[in-house]
Amino acid sequence: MINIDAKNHVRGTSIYLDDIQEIHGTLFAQPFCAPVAHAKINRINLEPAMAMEGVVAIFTRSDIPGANQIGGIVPDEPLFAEDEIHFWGQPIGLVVGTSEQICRLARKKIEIDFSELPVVTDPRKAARNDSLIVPPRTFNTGNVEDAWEQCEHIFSGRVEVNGQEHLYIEGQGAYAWPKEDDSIYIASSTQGPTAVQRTAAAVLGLPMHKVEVNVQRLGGGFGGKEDQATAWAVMAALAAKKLQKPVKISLHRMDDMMMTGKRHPYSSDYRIGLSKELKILAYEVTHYQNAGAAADLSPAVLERTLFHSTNAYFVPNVRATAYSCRTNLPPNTAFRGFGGPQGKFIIESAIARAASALKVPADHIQKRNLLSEGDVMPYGQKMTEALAKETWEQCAREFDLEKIRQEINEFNATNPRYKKGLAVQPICFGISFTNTMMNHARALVHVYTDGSVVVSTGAVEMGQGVNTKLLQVAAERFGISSDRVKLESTNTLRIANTSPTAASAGADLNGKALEIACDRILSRLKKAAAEKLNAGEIKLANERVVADGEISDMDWEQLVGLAFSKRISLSEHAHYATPNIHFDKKREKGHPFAYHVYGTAIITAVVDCLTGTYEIDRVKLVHDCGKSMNLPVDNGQIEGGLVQGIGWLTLEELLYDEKGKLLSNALSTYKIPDMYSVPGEITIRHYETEGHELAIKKSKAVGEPPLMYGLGAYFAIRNAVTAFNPSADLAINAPYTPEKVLMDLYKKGGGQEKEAVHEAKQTELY
Ligand code: MTE
Ligand code: LUZ
Ligand code: MOS
Repeated sequence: MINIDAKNHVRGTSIYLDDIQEIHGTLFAQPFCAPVAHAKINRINLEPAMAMEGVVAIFTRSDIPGANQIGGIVPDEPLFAEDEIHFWGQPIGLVVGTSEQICRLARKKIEIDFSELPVVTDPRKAARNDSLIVPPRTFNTGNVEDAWEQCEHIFSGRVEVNGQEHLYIEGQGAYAWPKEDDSIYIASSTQGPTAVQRTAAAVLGLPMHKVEVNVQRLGGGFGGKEDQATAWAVMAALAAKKLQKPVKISLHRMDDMMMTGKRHPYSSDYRIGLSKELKILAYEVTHYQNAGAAADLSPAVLERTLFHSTNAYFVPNVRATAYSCRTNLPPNTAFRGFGGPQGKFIIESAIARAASALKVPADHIQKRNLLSEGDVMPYGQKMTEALAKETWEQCAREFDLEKIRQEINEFNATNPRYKKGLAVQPICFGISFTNTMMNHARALVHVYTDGSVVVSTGAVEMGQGVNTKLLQVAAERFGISSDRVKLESTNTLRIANTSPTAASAGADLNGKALEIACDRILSRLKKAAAEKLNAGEIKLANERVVADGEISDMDWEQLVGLAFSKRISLSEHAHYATPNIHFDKKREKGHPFAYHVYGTAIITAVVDCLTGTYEIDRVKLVHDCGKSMNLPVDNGQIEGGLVQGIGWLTLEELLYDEKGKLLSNALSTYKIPDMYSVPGEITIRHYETEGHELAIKKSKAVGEPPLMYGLGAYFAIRNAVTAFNPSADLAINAPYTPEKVLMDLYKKGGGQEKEAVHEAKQTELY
């Protein structure tokens, strides 16, 4: 089944926030924000801005009727700055006017008198100052201390991995209007409608039942709207309530980039110990997470970093510690993979370093340490279905890894200017919110008397295709054509107390709730049919009632009409909570994930050793979708995730200056993958399996895991650099931008730089 949004998307008839028909009298609003990263506010003069024609109101913290607080996990984030500014771009207030342009002009006239305070952007420095968001956490298994003695090789080092801008195509925004009885309606571009509802209610001093949040769809979220769509929605609601007018906020791209948090940069120290046979016996890692100025989702992201610190490997002795460090950057937040990619990148770096020192291909080490069934992870979960080896083997066999290796070696032996590199990237990603409490969902189904069906769930469509999958579930359950089913917007009045659509679990959680709702209606319908047709067993297929194996005269519409005439309910609301999961934070042990997703990618890169530029040549991968319920949708997720991961580790360079100002603040200075930088070839194969019971229709979650194939791009480039400059000790500092690659190509310690330059220049003449 094709993505149900495809037609509207290509015709431009999909409704995003900015496509909502504006109500007459709508006002526009723009936040004004901190022009420094850390300061005490002495005085704010709003008068010159207020005096401008078209400016209707300017709100600051003193205008908030309820609590000036939007922190989700830790209450440490004001909606509007209090006496202190904590990051560059922190909202101080909101200008409301008759047009967006007027608000932009007006906010320039606001005078903020402040005294600057010292700015910290380095997480290690924050940790030294004891400036932590939450106490550090440690996952422990075996005994690393004792294990070092058994190791033949021990390597240690530091890895820097930078953050990533979400760059959803639809920027942050919201549109709110007042309703009767002090109630408020908020149209929001959020992954978490309930978070918006809860926070708006608290800020406005209203009970939650007076706040209706509606989400039609998102033009991308990628985690950037799991928590950080809330502020703008709450601001719009505040202005709408105060002024009793519709108010719309739509952030300019540069404001969005400056004001919102991103993927967390990490700085990590590792120590890895291997046996003579290259078995990883011990791994110790300390992560310094750059959380930014407020908690946001950082503690949860930190937790997932710990869960994924050993990626797809079994390591018997592990100590992984993580610090969430408070700095003067915008609060960093969820981003596809949610701390998992960083955890994995560090161990892959440790393996790469060990491989360089031992002069073996990294995949020799990787392969020897893949997880097997029955292995227990450092967090206590026993792996019942470990497909790390299986996907690796299928990938190596189908794509002939050894042949690729040989081709690359031959290419490198005869090519002085261009060098190729190869990396193999296995992944293993846990599916479920790591916070067990969040793993539940609800669905509401109405069958109308004409046989059409409407479905509401807590899932938010953000381009990942969850609505298409949910529609498939309902149509299949009822045995009817998919044209009969309509997926409704995500609305807090229809579905309450939702978890955000995140953790790749949107389709699983909401789909399972939907199955339950459909099944309940179905069993009532079947009972009515059985009575009418005097039959034992009733089934529904192809819009027809099948009675005791015989296709009857009764079709879906007649069945629905029959049930209605007998006063049988054609509606159902159902709840689903993932079974079997638990986690004990005191012991840091448990069974947090419903299941894991596996896969292996082979990535090759070619580096121009004269310029440092590179291409990701080919990516060939074997992915575990379980039993995919929609291959085109899943393949779209695999390609998109892969390319987003490659972008993070290669081109996308987030830069703040020492005063905490974002320098990479537009698409001209922040380079994301384009038509020219995506891999020349992406080949996707699926690991054939029966799938997993806890996955919707046995089709495993696919949203986040493929991003982590992108890690291999870094190491493929690194291996190409090593082929050119074999004896240099290369630091690991992602992203591996062409500038950094160029420096590494000619890094001293190679003892051959002059020759290399010489050769390269000669080659160019040909
Ligand atoms: N795909 C598209 N096109 N747009 C997105 O914003 N978000 C990703 C992933 N794929 C995203 C996407 C993230 S971060 C998650 S958690 C999942 O989709 C969420 O959806 P799911 O739970 O339905 O997989
Ligand atoms: N969000 C969250 C997530 O709150 N908990 C998680 O475990 C998670 N995992 C991935 C992405 N978002
Ligand atoms: Mo995705 S980071 O769980 O929104």
